[in-house]
Amino acid sequence: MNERCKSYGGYLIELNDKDEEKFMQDMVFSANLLSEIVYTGLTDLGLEGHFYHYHTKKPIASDLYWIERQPDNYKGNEHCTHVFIDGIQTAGLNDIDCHRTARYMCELPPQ
Ligand SMILES: [Ca+2]
Ligand SMILES: [Ca+2]
Repeated sequence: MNERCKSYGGYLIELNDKDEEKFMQDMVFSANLLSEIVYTGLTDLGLEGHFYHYHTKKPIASDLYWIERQPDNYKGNEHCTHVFIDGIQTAGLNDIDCHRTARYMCELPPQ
């Protein structure tokens, strides 16, 4: 995923704060992708439970919102994240396995 983003001059999206998380949720919503998985650049590959941004390695911002009971590292195999929206009101991050055939969002550096 990140390699594909690099080919566009970017990287997997980094949710630096709650506003950016909301921005991504709105993009997913307006693109009508509620039923699809859209990966973010947050991962805990390397150290279970310690989420960081794949590109800059910065740790996850404290104000990002996880949906209820997440991250749960289901089956010990969830080290990537996506935006979960239930279509009504609940939206937040969920950890998920890294090997889905799914969408992902890239971010370009400021010009
Ligand atoms: Ca994990
Ligand atoms: Ca999960």
